[in-house]
Amino acid sequence: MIATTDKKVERIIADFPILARPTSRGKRLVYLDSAATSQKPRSVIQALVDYYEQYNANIHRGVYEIAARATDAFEGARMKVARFINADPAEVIWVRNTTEAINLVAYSWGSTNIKHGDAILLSELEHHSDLVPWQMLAQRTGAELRFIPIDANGRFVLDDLDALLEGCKLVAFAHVSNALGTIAPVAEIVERAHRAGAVALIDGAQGAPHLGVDVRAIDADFYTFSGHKMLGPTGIGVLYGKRALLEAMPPFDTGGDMIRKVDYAKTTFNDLPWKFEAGTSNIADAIAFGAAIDYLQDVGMDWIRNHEIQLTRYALGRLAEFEPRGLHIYGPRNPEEVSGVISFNFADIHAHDLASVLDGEGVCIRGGHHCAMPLMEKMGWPATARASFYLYNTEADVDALVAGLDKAAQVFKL
Ligand code: 7TS
Repeated sequence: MIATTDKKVERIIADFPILARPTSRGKRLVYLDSAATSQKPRSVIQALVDYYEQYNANIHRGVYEIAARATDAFEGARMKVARFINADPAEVIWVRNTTEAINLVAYSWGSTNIKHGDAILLSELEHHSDLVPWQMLAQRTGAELRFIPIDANGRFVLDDLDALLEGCKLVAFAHVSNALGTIAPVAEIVERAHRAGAVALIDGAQGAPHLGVDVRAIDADFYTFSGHKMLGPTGIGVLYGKRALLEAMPPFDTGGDMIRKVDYAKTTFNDLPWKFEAGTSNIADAIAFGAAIDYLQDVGMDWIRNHEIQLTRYALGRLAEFEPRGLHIYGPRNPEEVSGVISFNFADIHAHDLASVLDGEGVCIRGGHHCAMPLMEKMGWPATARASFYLYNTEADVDALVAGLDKAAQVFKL
């Protein structure tokens, strides 16, 4: 990497207090699990503190100064998200996370649009959050679930897509796979889905943090993501939906804040986006998510993408050194085709054991099924070890991972 880039990464690392704290064994914290949740920069943490210390009040109701300030900050964060994904703020619904966003669509849109005999098309690599809600909807309605195949290298196979789309009302798939890093051919799937008359939901939990997204450019009908995977707090996420679709959908939760007028017999619902935001919202975390968006935009999504490609290329090269000793890398091997995730197994060491040895070295990776059990089963992998990168990772982190693998090879006598 060139020197100016190194300086930029150094400045980024300095913004993340947790990265300066050694582990209890006195090791440098090498955080390679951002696909599970990202670390948070000081500005995001400070946004939480500022809200609670300076203007904690409920929103959309108080006329006093701090209530107005809280409302402005909350709605301002929505505007930041809307600009980030190129949507209208009315199309940005605050939810807890990607999981809740998908459930909202499966219940609200699904209950009015899916009936017996309709098909719902997913892919074989979906996270359980983009599978179980559709299974439940299929059970409730008698709809049929179909799957876009994934090949042995983790790529989408679109040869039979048109046949799969016949009679299909909805296609839902991950922008980026959390298990393999595969970047889906979004534009092609959405285009063909629309031609077949289906609505497209894109699970952007791993896409929005790394690639950014322009929901209009990809013509997504729904796009879902979680704040905590993109420098924001836990407990806040977004459902983007096209206005016409959201307007036609019944509310998911009901109660306060989502109403216009209530009498004992009936209720008129609020306008978008509030129609879907019943009860007191997660005010602090939404505001801090806005700070996370500011941070990502200051760094630049293009810079982040380029940084991750370079790191992935470096990591794939270093991991390849272990292939003669039984290391297997899963998913596409081209850094341009994946986003910040490398899944692998090392000889017959279980991924959990590998993660434990690496933990002793201060290296955080995830071992397991990555909430994609059907994919693991199809591929015949009991589990994989997964290293995932973000803007604060460096080649030194990859070197620490490699040193940890050497250590594991000693411990397990490979
Ligand atoms: N979809 C994808 C593609 C994901 O990676 C995840 C979380 C979700 C949906 C659910 O997101 P949530 O914020 O609602 O939980 N993925 C992971 C992971 O890979 N390790 O921990 C969580």
